[in-house]
Amino acid sequence: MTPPAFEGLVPAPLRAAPAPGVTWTLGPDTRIHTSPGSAEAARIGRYLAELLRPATGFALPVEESDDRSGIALVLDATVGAGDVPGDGDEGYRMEVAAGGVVVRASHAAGLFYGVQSLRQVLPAQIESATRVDAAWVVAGGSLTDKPRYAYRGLSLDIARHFFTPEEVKRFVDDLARYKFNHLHLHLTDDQGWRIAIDGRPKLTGVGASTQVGGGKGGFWTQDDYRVVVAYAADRFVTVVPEIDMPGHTNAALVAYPELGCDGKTYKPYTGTQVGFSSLCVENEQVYAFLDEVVGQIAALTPGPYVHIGGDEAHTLTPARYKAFMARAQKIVEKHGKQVMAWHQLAGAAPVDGAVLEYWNSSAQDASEVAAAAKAGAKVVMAPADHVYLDMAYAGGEKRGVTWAGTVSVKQSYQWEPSTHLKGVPEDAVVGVEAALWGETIRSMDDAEYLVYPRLPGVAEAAWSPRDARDWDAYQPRLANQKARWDLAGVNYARHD
Ligand code: TNX
Repeated sequence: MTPPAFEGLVPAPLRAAPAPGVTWTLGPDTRIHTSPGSAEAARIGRYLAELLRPATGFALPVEESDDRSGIALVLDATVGAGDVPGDGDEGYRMEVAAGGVVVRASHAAGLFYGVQSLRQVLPAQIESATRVDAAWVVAGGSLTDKPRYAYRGLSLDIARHFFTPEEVKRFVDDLARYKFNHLHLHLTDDQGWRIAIDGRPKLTGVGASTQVGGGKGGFWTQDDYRVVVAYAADRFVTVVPEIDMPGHTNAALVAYPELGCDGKTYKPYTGTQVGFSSLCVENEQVYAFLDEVVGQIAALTPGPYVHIGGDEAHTLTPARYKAFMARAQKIVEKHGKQVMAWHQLAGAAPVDGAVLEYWNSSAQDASEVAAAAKAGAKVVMAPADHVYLDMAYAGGEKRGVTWAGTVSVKQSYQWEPSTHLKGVPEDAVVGVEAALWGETIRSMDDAEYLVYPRLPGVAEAAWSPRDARDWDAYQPRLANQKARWDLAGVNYARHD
């Protein structure tokens, strides 16, 4: 059997140079060598060994050593100084020769991405959780790789239907596989508040007691959140927490009705409408509340961003929305974080350094976003008609929603982040994010069905050089991934 080639990688690498006729075989005596003195390289070595042991049954000892036989993970400050300028923190090189595999990177993240590539150039059976009797042959050659965009994300909604920390960790593993580096967690919405806030017990009492369709809901303790943040950080994934405001706040209002305007009471909501709730803009208690919430979330989050939503505040006039967002942004800055928000913030004076997440379809709101980007805002592209993975597929079962139309596998692949929104300067686009909204997602099975096979295409939009992205060339590479999902027990849609 021919071993999988470097050119088959997903996401496509910057450059691959096969060495015809050369192969290396992973065997029972293979050792993993990591740069002496680097705890990070050693940790990545152990991670690699744990990936490779179940299917191979080999011992794969990991040791700090300059030995270059077997598998070597080498921290090398000169990688990036050579013919690939600006490798940044995430680039790597990989050489496969008859004597072994050497991955070199200037930073640990690059070694980690090299490990993900090595995983994909091993035969698909490497994904098996139980021992397989296979020839673990790797094709020879060299690879020079680095990401196109600094921000490569997936947004998960644990508010509409609750998902446990263990389930979310499984998504983190998926992100790592495809070289994503951000996990955006939509923690609060009308149907549920999912994160504990000290001093505000009702948020996770009545505020977390239900979900879409009326199930029992749930919430994460702050320790749960810390565990997911640490698990993600070990895989070079930064968590971006979202507390949606001023709209999408019915659950908070059920818990603390004094955050509303008019002494109203609120009922738990289990439907799927959007845009009907809002914190009260003129109510000082709201800002004291947000100071507590954002302060605690910021303290729990090592990453630079706190996402404050800002979408679909349909009950507010533009002036009230702007007044609210001005104060909300200041609270984020006070707690030492950078503002991230849905692109509606574009029309409401984003602060310096704000990152706008563009989510609409058909380039709606492009001119506002373009004006904000020209004034210095950065943009993460998440156009609903391409990368909202809760949209139903074009063919097959009707799981998911269709407000932005259906999204075929091809449509999720074939779009260009740098030119998608007219008038947004190319260098304002800092990345790409897929989103899985939770209204119709009742189980991991539903979630994986909608995520796969569309997620790897989003990974290519985020990682691969523009000229490497070609639908016809992508299809066989994507097909190769399916054998891996079958072995790893991942559910995926069998149609377009
Ligand atoms: C729009 S995207 C929303 C969400 C929904 C989603 C469903 C965005 C910022 N708002 O509240 O869950 O559509 O696809």
